[in-house]
Amino acid sequence: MHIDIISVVPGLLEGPFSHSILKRAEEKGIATVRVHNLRDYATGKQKQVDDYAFGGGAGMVLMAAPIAACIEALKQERDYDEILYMTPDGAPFSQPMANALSLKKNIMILCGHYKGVDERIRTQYITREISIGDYVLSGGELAAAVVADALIRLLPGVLNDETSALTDSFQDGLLAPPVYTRPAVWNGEAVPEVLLSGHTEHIANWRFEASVRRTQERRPDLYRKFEEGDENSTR
Ligand code: 6GU
Repeated sequence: MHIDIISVVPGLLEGPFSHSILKRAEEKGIATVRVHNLRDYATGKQKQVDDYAFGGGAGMVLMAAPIAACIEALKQERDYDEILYMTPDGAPFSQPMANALSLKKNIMILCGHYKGVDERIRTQYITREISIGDYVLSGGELAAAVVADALIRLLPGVLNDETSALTDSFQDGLLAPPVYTRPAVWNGEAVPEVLLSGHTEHIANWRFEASVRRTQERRPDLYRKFEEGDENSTR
């Protein structure tokens, strides 16, 4: 998988991809991420990328021309399966969406900033608009990092058995069960007996029941979907 991210604050994306699992994915050649500075595609002495909104009101809008120039330049290099736009008014990001996007080869991600991008970029170039939740971030960069992380960790060879994505929360429509490591008793609190039993089937049953309980308590919305046997469920 190759991911190109377009941003007016590329520095915000320097950190996430040079550590831990994402770094390993890049070193193994499984996923490459490149960040592009929108300002490099601006014309004129000022290298202007934003302007006042027609109709007035506070806040700047990212101009269509530099974004189109950047997208067209990247399109010369490869064919894109998706051009995503990160925006709080996009479709809510979810594990099923991550699963689907992780099957794509080349993905471009445009990060919004200020009041967003000229609507004509959205109508003419964007294949999918994504929000990572009902709160507002100062730009799409951190959201783009969230999406890229969620996709890359699903690619074959990125995670090992110990970090397997198969047992993640949401992957079966339920929250993950509690986990424990040594010591068996800590600060007066013991690990559930069954986890020390070595009985694989009992342990699997306990984990399933704990997942169900946790989901009922914390995410009744998810639990209702699980009960309905939602089409997103793999169970
Ligand atoms: Cl994708 N962008 C911004 N700026 N804020 C957000 C978001 C995206 N998702 C949730 N809040």
